Amino acid sequence: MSVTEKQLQEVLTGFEFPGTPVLQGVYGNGHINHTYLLHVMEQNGNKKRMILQQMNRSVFKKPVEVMENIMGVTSHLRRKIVENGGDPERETLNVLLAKDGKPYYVDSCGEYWRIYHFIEGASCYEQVESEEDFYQSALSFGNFQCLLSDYPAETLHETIPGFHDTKQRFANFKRAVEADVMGRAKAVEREIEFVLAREQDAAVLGNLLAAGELPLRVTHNDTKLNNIMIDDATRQGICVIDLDTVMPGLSVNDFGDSIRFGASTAAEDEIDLEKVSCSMRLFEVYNNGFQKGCRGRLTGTEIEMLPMGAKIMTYECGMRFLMDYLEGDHYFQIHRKDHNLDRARTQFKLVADMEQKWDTMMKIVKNK
Ligand code: ADP
Ligand code: GN1
Ligand code: MG
Repeated sequence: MSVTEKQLQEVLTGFEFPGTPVLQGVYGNGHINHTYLLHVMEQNGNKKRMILQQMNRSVFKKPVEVMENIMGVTSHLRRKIVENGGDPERETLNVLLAKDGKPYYVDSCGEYWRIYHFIEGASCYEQVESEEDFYQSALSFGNFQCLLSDYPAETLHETIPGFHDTKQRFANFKRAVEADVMGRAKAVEREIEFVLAREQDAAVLGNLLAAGELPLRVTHNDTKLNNIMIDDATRQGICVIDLDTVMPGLSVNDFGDSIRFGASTAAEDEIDLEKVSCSMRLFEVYNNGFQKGCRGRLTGTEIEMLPMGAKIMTYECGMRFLMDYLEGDHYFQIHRKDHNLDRARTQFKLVADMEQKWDTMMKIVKNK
């Protein structure tokens, strides 16, 4: 997905800017889309920042549907935020329309581009710096689910089919191991074994959903810490971003993905596995914030399954990283050799650690 300067300049001609756009370069640490920072110079001399993104078309096969979801969800959120006396310019994503009125621009190579207004005075974090920030992110993700609880779920497109269907992902993983297109399987037998040994876990949440014991809700599905902006002044979670995967899903998965990333004592791609563990203190902090943010809407089974959500999201993510490694690193952006393998290893270390700490996690979620 390499992009030329000429292509970028063409893209800028596609949007209606309130001034002259000047490209600043690549931005952020997302693994999926290509993100750039723009400065827009207004006539009065003010500078406005914007986020330009090339949507990843091999991940999102139907970018128009992704943007339909985003426009629907953000206008719903905007209405609720206004009703609650909040600031809709900062508390939800705002899309800059293209000259033809569409929320995206298709360039002459067929690539899809979108622009968001920059959320100023707030930051994204790659790792938890204070317990309070993590608590605030939990409140925000819980609240996000609450705000969308009356969203007409049937109008949402499934932007990635089976995104958190862990059982299906397990079947895909096994096929990737058998095909071994890069000849990498031999060197990672231990990691492959780790995944295969937990086949039964892969089906647990899907079975509960099928049995009607877990409700389907409108969820975010990618709740890692760097998908939330924390206000620099108030330190409150101000805006949930990265709405590409908002779809019907399980609230325990939203909880779990946040734990996977934020309650780890090390970075997602840490090489020294000694440093990687699941902090029970951070698990507790996040649990308190999330349950509060959900305002009593979680059912007894959902609460009981929160630790399972944490384990399964971590296991699934590790399996996805390892599968991408086996298939030649075409899904997640990598920045060094064996990057996906390093990421997979941290996830498996976390899963093993959670299995050790299972009783503690169960006690924490039930005590709240
Ligand atoms: P990806 O799907 O690749 O993770 P994101 O939509 O999460 O892409 O964007 C990548 C990063 O860009 C975010 O982690 C955040 O740092 C930054 N970002 C995205 N949207 C905004 C915004 N509206 N305002 C400020 N920063 C943003
Ligand atoms: C991707 O887009 P980003 O970087 O926020 C991925 C998530 C993974 C995560 C692992 C659409 O999230 O599912 O959990 O990487 N997003 C997609 O860090 O696949
Ligand atoms: Mg992101």
